[in-house]
Amino acid sequence: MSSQPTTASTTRHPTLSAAGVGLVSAAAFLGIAEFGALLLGGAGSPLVAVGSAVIDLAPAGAKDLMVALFGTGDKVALFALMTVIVAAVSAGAGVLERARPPFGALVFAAGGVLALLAVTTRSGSGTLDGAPTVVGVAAAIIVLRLLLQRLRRWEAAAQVPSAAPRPASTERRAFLVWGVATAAVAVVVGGASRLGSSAMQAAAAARRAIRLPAAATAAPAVPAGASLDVDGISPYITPNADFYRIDTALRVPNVDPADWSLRIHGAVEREVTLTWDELLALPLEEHVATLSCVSNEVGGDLIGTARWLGYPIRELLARARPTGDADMVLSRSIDGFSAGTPLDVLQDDGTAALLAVGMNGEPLPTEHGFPVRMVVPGLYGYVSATKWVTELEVTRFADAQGYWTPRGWSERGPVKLESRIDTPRAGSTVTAGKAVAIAGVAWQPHTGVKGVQVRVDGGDWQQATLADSASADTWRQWVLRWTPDSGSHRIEVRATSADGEVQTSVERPPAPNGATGWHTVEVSAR
Ligand SMILES: Nc1nc2c(c(=O)[nH]1)N[C@H]1C(S)=C(S)[C@@H](COP(=O)(O)O)O[C@H]1N2
Ligand SMILES: [Mo]
Repeated sequence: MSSQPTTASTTRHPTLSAAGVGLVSAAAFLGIAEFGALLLGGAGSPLVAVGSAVIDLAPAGAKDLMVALFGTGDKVALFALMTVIVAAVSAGAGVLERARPPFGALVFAAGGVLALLAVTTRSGSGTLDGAPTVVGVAAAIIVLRLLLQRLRRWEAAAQVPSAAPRPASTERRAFLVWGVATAAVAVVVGGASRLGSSAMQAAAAARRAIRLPAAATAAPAVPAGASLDVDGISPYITPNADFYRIDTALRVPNVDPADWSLRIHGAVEREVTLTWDELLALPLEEHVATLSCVSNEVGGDLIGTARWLGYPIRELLARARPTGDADMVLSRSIDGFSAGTPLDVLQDDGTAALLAVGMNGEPLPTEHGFPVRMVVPGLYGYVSATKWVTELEVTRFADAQGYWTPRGWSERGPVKLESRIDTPRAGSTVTAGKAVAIAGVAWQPHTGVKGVQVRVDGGDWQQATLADSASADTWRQWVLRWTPDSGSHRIEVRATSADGEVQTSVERPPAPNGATGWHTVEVSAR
């Protein structure tokens, strides 16, 4: 079929091909723009913005007509109509660009300006929301020009075969391959991105619409004395926006609570399934607890305290009735993460292990596990705090492992006794001869802290003043007033647990089960 083209095909086929190039360019625009919108968390989609703008701007009569004609399919019909229009204009732009460059490119640019208007005037649009459209139009124009260049080479080779470096059949194949490949990539990337963005926005909208029930058992009020009035100290309750985030998720899972359920299975007498509505209908408890990461270095900030709202996991386990020699619950997240938590900890009456839905008075933030996560006071997050949790398998440590265990971390992860100096910061300068507050936090969730001591330049340990706490499950603030002499100084801190354990000076790295050692800061006084 690579015989010489007829005169007809050199005039007709290039026009059709140029129209095809216009379509592929439009696909490139949508593919890139939708991908950009996905990176922005589902915002800034020109497709959605233009569609909404058309709906908003359409005269009432037109709307009624659409509804009358298509009923509840009116939106689908609108998108179909828009697709036909955009396709026709793009095809025309391709033909125009071939005949009279750069007018086809200008048509795309003009379309881009309209889309940009739609995107940036949408209510609630952010400053970056125009970026996907701008980058998308640039991509469309590049694709338009490159493919038309290929088309021209094919045409030239077909018209004067003797002058062409490559035969017309080769040029034609190159043109088709590039065109089809570009279109395929654009459609796949754009389609997947659109799906991803809608999922993200559906989950975000679901989260916004949620009104969590009040706790049946409220957490005891946080005593006023839990917060010391010291500049630079970590607040007793960590605001959600400042709460550390650790997970293996490249992209935060978007779970619509309507689709969420938890399955408790494995070594149980009775399998239990719980839906979101069922969970919210249960008498929820509120509990203030400190969560920390095993990867936290001495002095590090992978730790925070929140008021969690949830249902005790022990009650759910009681419904399922674990059997035989089960000693572990492997919780699994929708994204494949898993944690192995000792069964007895989860069953213990005195441990507020929660299936949590709320964090500091709002639904869990998406990145902290929305709609449901686990929180177990006293255990590092990697063995207990599964976010986006969907499954609890009752099993045995001998038979199953959490995500991090085969990766070099211990199968058990009780939180170690630690303390941190928040202020003064390492390397800072303080005023000599003037009292300064040395202050920070100390923790061993579930055990509690009963004392903190500070020493300066290797001198005697001095008792710091301890703040109150809501319970043994949280950290405690502490402070010691100190009047420095001029010069450089070394400040060290150590805590004593409610059990009487004194924090070890032995320095261990985070792996395999938590760092130890005294937090030490050097400051200079002038
Ligand atoms: N699904 C999922 N849950 C997870 C993790 C994860 O990687 N994936 N990381 C765990 C670890 S190691 C910690 S320290 C805590 C951190 O919770 P945060 O991000 O809400 O602070 O989540 C735990 N839950
Ligand atoms: Mo962690």
